[in-house]
This record gives sequence, C-alpha cells and structure tokens, in this order.
Amino acid sequence: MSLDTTAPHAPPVPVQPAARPYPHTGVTPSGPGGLRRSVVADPGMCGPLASFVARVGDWTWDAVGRAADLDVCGARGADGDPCYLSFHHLRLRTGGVGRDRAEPRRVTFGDRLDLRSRCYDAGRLSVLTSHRLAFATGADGADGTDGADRADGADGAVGDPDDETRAPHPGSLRVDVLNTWVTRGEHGGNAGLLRRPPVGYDRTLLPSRPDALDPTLDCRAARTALAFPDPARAHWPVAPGPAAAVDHEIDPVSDVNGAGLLYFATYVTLAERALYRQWRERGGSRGDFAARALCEARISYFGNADPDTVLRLVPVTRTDPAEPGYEKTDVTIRDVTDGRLLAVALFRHRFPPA
Ligand code: KGA
Repeated sequence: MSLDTTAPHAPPVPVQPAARPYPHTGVTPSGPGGLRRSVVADPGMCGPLASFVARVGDWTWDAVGRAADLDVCGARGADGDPCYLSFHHLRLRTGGVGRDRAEPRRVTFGDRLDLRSRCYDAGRLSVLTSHRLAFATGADGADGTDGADRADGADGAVGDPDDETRAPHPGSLRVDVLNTWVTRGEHGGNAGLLRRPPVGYDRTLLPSRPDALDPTLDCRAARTALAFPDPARAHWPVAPGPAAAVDHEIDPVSDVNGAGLLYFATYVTLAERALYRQWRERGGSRGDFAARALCEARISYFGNADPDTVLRLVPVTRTDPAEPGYEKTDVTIRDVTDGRLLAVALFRHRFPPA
C-alpha cells in the first residue's frame, strides 16, 4: 500500500493499489463467425475518434481472420500480389442519453470494455462485421452481469437475427463495418483498386448476413445524393454560414497506412477536421465542439488516392428546427484534380448533451 503525501497537514489517506490486471487479451469464440473480447482501453485507442476507429479496424481484421481461418495481414491473390480487406462502409452508433451516452471519446485509459463481434458473408467478396462494445464496471467487468448482458441486452443473444438492426443499448455502442477484398490494378497506384479474393478465403465459413444489415442501397444512394438517405431529417434546414470547403494535400507523415493506401481512419480525421473548421467559422468555440455528444458517424469509401493527391472536403450542416443543438453534417471527400468521389461521411451530434 502507498500513502498520499500531497497534503502534508491532513491525515495520510491510504491510496488503494490499482486493480489487478484485467485479462484484456482474452478472446473467446462465440458461435458462428463470432467472438467475445475483453478489452482494457490503452492510450492508442483513446482521444481522437479516428484512433478509436483504427482500433475497431484492427479488431475487424482479427475477427475476420479467426472466423475465416485466414492470415488477413498476409493475404495474397493467385498472382502473388497482396490483397487487402479494405474498409468499404462503417457505421458507428452510440447508445444512452446525455452524459451517459457511450461515446468513443468517453473511453479513457484503463476502461474495461466488453466487445462482441460477429462476421458475416456479405457477398461479392465482402464481409460484414458487427461489433458491440459495452463499458463494464468493476475490476473484472463483474457488475452483477458478466458484461455480455450489457453489450447485448438480456433479451437477445448475439446472432439472433431479430436483434441485428437494434439500436445500441444505453451504455453500449455498435459499429457495423463492411470490408471488401481488393488489390491494386495492373498499373499499380491507389486510384483504381479492383475486387480480388485472396487464396484460401472461404466465404462459406461465415454465416450469411442478415438483410437488415446490408448497407449497399444506402451507399449507392449516398454516392449520387452525396448524403445518406435520412427521410426523418430531410426537413432540417442547412445551417447558416459558409460552406467551408477544405483542401488537404495527403500528408505522407500521417495519412498513409503500412500498405501505402490512404488509411481508412484518416478519412475520419479529415472529415472531422472539416467539421471543426466549419464550426469555428460559424462562431463555435473549441470547448463546445469537444462537448458535443456523438450520436452517429457513418462513412462510405468509394475510392482511394495516391500520396500526391489533393483532397477537397465539403461539409454541409443541418440543424433540427425543434432542437437547435442537434445537428447532422454530411461531408464529401473528392480528388481535386478530377473530381472523383472518394467518400461520403455523416456525423450526428447533440449539444449540449441532454
Ligand atoms: N459500401 C457499400 N456498398 C458499396 C459501396 C460502399 N462504400 N460502394 C459501392 N457499393 C456497392 C454499389 O452500390 C454496387 O452495388 C457495388 O457495391 C459495386 O460498386 O452492384 P450493386 O448492387 O449496384 P462499384 O463501385 O461498382 O464497386 P467497384 O468498382 O468494384 O469498387 C469497389 C472498391 C472496393 C474497389 C471501391 O469501392 C474502392 O476502391 N473503395 C475504397 C476502399 C478503400 O480504399 N478503403 C480505405 C482503404 O484503407 C483500408 O481499407 C485499409 C485496410 N486500411 O486503411 O488499413
């Protein structure tokens, strides 16, 4: 036991030792295509949304590798060229209200988290992975439930088709990720990726994707409308202020992944940065930007780009006429040179948390 010596005139206050290490590397299989993972949040996944999303990406590759019995990182096509399980669509939704909303930015060092993941065959060389993440309480996640109940709700097991489209429970968040196997085309470069399966990939090892989890129609619509379909909020007016297009030269220091591709988490960083810049131009403060609660983040990846590319990001923000602190922003990301659409993103935020 150590003693608190910061207050010399007060009686010494015993400081409890940190809880014993949590088995954070624990991964157990959980039905077809599924696994459960105990996580202790480390600094690499905390803070920026993109850091959290990057960790979700690692969990996704690991889950697919286990479910399909494949070395995802070393995957190669029949011609010997590398194949990448590229991120094609990502949707993150947070459960809970006000300050209890289970937001990625609330995750801090040492938090105990329960992760349930399931991979599905999504056709056309694609895999859909559904992750549910819940804050556990207590040193072992032992809060009266085993943590799993908190992730899934006591009323539905993971894999229950009736449960698959459910919004996240209070205290949990869910991330649904669609990945597609790709390789570089004959001219190399990142602009013209091609669908290509790696040797040894057996989609029959994965359960079929529930139709309700198919993002294809939404993504197709987003590609033409430059925003995801959202009839319930179609009447929201565009917030007054500048359109605030942001040009960004892909930065080889920070934006490119270990395979030379524009990193999927970088798209999130750039889109959020465009949001922030627009927020500031609308007169918002730094503090208020950070205080907003993230309800949803969504992104469709339509293309990649080479490191010498300049990107143009255009955010369009709309406000709920009935609740002015409730906003959604659609962001497009294009190659400036030819106007090629690389991604469409959506963010929904509430401020102040209520
Ligand atoms: N999500 C879901 N469905 C989509 C979609 C999207 N983003 N984009 C297109 N679709 C649907 C589309 O509606 C169409 O449906 C079908 O997929 C084929 O589209 O056939 P339908 O029913 O009409 P399309 O455009 O013809 O596909 P394609 O030309 O074959 O191109 C597919 C790829 C995956 C090659 C292309 O979309 C692409 O390059 N996307 C970018 C992928 C990417 O770069 N991700 C980030 C890279 O980083 C990364 O993944 C890793 C691993 N990382 O960073 O570590």
